[in-house]
Amino acid sequence: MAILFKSTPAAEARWRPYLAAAWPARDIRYWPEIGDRAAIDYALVWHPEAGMLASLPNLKLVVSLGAGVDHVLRDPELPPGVPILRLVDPYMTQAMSEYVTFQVLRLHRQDFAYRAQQAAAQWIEHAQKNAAERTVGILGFGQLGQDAAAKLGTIGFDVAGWSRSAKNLPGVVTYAGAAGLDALLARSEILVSLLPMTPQTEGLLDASLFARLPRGAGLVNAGRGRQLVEADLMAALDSGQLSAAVLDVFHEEPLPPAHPFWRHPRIVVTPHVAAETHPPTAAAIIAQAIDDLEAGRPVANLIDRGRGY
Ligand code: NDP
Ligand code: OXD
Repeated sequence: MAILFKSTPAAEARWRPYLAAAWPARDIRYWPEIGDRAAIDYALVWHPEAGMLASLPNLKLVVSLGAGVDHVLRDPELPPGVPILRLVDPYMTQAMSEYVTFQVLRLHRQDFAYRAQQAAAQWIEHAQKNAAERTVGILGFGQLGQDAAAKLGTIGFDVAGWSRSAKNLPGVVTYAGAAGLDALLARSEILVSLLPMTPQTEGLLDASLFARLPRGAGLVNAGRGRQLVEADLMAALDSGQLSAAVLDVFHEEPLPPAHPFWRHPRIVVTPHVAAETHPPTAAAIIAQAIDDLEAGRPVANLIDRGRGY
């Protein structure tokens, strides 16, 4: 019985002590030192090479080392029938809510304008709303979206959420499905995307969506880069339909040095750090899932391959 770990060398260094503590008696193998593939029961992965998982004949569980599973599902040779676990970790959820709150406040408090004015030594006061007068819409109202909404609500923002299936949450305005999207967009002066990457969400953040937001809206994208049509964002910023954007995820990561987003005065770039996986807590969550699987108990947070998340 062995566990395979495959991520970046930097992540591996962070994970090693926590994996050793979680499974002191297990054979843990670090890619590419994979050994006998038939001995591997569990694969803990971030961006596995296509075909790698299919080469493990006795695999019982694939564990995504992140909340998103698009990096696993894109493998055309992904073995059918093997369950896939995604990370749901309160530590990460808190991190994402901190990021969203910080970036929403940045947009709400007109930080882009004041940074530019400081660079030009300009003392100009702009009218400022209170949070209760600012509407925020969250695309993707699952683990991360709902927690971010609750924390924004504590500050006083007027928050609504959008998901695939209808939600009934006390005190929160929610919209669902294609029919609910227009209404969510029409009321969102700040739009936050926390959607998983699926065929349905790819390219969703495009010119037609931006056109349905109030003029001058701000955007925060911490879902996945391929949900954003980059040229449409540039055009919407040029036209004033969007006032500013904060982006944590990109089509190509790391974002290439020559990419125009780096130097755009109304784009803030962060390097996919909104909610980093946290090995001390995540290792315990994964160990619990494996224990549950081995004991025949239901395993929480297995993904639905049909939905793609
Ligand atoms: P969840 O699965 O808990 O929530 C996903 C939400 O998106 C659900 O509300 C779901 O609807 C909704 N959704 C999915 N597809 C659609 C659709 N086609 N139309 C409308 N709503 C849709 O995921 P998490 O909240 O845990 O994570 C969300 C994503 O955040 C991850 O997949 C990942 O891409 C990203 N992420 C980014 C990080 C970063 O550092 N930048 C860190 C962690 C995650 P329903 O509720 O009906 O199922
Ligand atoms: C994740 C991520 O999916 O880091 O966890 O984006």
